[in-house]
Amino acid sequence: MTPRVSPPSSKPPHESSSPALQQPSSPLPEGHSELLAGHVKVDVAWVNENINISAKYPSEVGSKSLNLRSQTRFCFCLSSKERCRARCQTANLLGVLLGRRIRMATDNKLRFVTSMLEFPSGAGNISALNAIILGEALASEENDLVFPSDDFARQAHVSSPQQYFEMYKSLHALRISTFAKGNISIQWFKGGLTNICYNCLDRNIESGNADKIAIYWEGNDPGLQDSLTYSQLLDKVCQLSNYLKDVGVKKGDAVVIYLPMLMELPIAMLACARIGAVHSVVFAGYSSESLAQRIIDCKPKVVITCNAVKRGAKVIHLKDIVDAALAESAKNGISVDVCLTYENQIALKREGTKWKEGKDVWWQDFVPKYPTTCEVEWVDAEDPLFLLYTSGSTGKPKGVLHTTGGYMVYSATTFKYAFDYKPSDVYWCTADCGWITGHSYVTYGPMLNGASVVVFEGTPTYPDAGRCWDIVDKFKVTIFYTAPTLVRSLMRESNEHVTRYSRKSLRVLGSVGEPINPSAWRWFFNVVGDSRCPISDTWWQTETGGFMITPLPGAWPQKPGSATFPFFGVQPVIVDEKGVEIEGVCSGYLCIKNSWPGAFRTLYGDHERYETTYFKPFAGYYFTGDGCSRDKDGYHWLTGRVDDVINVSGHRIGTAEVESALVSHPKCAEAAVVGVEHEVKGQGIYAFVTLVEGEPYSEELRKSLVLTVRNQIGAFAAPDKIHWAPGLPKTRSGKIMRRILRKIASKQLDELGDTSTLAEPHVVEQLIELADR
Ligand code: 6R9
Repeated sequence: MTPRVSPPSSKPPHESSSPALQQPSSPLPEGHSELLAGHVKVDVAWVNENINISAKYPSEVGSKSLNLRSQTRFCFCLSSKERCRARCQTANLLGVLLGRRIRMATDNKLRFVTSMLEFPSGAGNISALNAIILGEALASEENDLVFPSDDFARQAHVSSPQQYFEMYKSLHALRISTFAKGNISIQWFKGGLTNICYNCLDRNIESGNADKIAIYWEGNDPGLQDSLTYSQLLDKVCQLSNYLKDVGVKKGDAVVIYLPMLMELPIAMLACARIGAVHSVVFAGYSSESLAQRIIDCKPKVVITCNAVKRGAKVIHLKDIVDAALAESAKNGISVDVCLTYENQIALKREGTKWKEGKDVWWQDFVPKYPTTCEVEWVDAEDPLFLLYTSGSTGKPKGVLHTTGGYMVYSATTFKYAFDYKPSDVYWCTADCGWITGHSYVTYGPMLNGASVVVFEGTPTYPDAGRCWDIVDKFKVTIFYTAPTLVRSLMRESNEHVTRYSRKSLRVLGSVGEPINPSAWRWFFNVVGDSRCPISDTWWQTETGGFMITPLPGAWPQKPGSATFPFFGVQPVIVDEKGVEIEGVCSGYLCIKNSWPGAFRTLYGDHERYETTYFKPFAGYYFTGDGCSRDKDGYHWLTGRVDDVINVSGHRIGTAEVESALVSHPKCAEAAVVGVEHEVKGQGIYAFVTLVEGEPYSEELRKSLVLTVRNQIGAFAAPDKIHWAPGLPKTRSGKIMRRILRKIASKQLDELGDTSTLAEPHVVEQLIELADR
């Protein structure tokens, strides 16, 4: 399925995006005291358009702006009930809540269930008898409904669907922009001054958490560990900030970070943020070509890396990869002044590292000599915070740009609610900071909330499949957030790897990156979480900055495999091929109506591509690229990408990127890449390749093609299968029929459909014959 590109709209361009700031005319509704300023200690604000920010908070920069720096609190401002125009989609889906009874209104049918507080305790399956009070069951799959226990719900920030609904209804994200056709320009609190590093560190220290552990670090080898308190972390961040300033990095300059999961990675991100520099973290599994491409695009002043890293039993020489990337960038006219290199002694001593005097600098020789205090650079809420490249449907990666204020508020708020975060939690997210999950939910979201975060350098199956639970027990991890691919790979091993550890500290589990299949969900819930920990299956994207559709673990009865309902302020809609919203039970393209604070603001250097990719396919909406269905209870079920992007182990890889790597091989004439179902990785990469005339296909050539992709993109993008294709199925106009290739790849040969319109119909049979070569 490819979304239709809609014809030009006749709608006028959207109105000015500056927030309307007026005095609220009615008091905030009761029952939200927890959300009101003064009770939630993060010093940023997410406001309703009816609330006068400047009246509530003194401003240093003019009456229309908010000086976030001077605040000590986080404020959710809620509109009054009267003002709530109930424009949320979920109102229909969730129905009206009556006391402790929920009246579900779906498809004009009223169905009643008691609120979850009246259900028996325990998070096990609820029997049909209990679920049905009047009319039909809440869900046809009522046996699959999994409720949070009474104890969990009672202590949760949001403890019932009723409370969720009230909060959703009353909280309107500031209508900073509709996505009407025309220039898309999203702004949130422009003119407000803040700094995310200040909010992550200084503010937590000022509020008495100086000695709280910020990072527990676990190395690749068991037994290797370290930690930093908030004040120690601030010291290290300041030293690096001072160093960066000293070598000429200024506000707005880009810094590329190519580091594994050492503590130096979040330190480097925070140090950039402190001085207003824009970080671009490149996952340290990317090849030198991919790194060079990113360096050439954002032209950093400095590249920060380390000499080598151990992954499992292997040593990877990262500095060599950086050297090759810098040489390639120089050829393209982009030269980088400084390559700051952390000596990761465990993997490689400095003597074994190739060195270029002048450009190369050992972190340990310089950074610790700088002062441990560094003035914060106050930046505009709309100043860029970071760039993160992600795959799209062309060969060129997209530089997703996030700005400071909205992203900060959004990552902090979503973290708190979706994981039901409490100050006593120890939180571990297994993602690497090279991906968005590591930005929003290893570094910024947790630290804005003053959390203790586990940072793990190694791989979860080294030395054996019990490593995660060993770490959970060691640090008494309470919130564990990971990807379905890891869950599936651990599920294949004996449960004994899990059960030999206590895991009793765990209270919330999380999943991200791709749809989690119900059987993996159940294993995660029953075996890892001992049927006691709710799972937050968080749907979101690099572009969204934070969770968009996610369970709130104390509020929602869960359905294994469903990401449930939208986060506060998010308006998901499902549209058909023509871009028309579909109500009720349906399947279609997932879009978002109106902006939210964490939305990306542009694609770096290519605003036109931003508008074309995301806002043109369905006029008036942000198009996510995902398919989604909604069931009769309003639960959302993500069904995967509908564009040319493959999701391998939760990593987005454009088919075009892999194709262009393959055709760069001197013996490859043409390539067509499709995704196929993969038991562990979710999707695997299946490549059809046509060789240059006269070249024979051989095992050696197969290996060299795979190696080409590994070298050009990275090991994680290596094709699982190379299918020799003397010819490819094409339409008469020369378009490759991927639909047919997908069927051949997944061996659904009886579903090939009509192949008679192909330019050369016989190639299909030929391909089927060659499938096992
Ligand atoms: C955070 C992240 C985004 C794509 C997204 C979708 C898939 C992520 C998901 C999920 C189903 C979930 N995705 N979380 N699909 N359920 N809980 O992964 O960002 O790397 O940009 O990927 O991942 O297809 O469109 P990113």
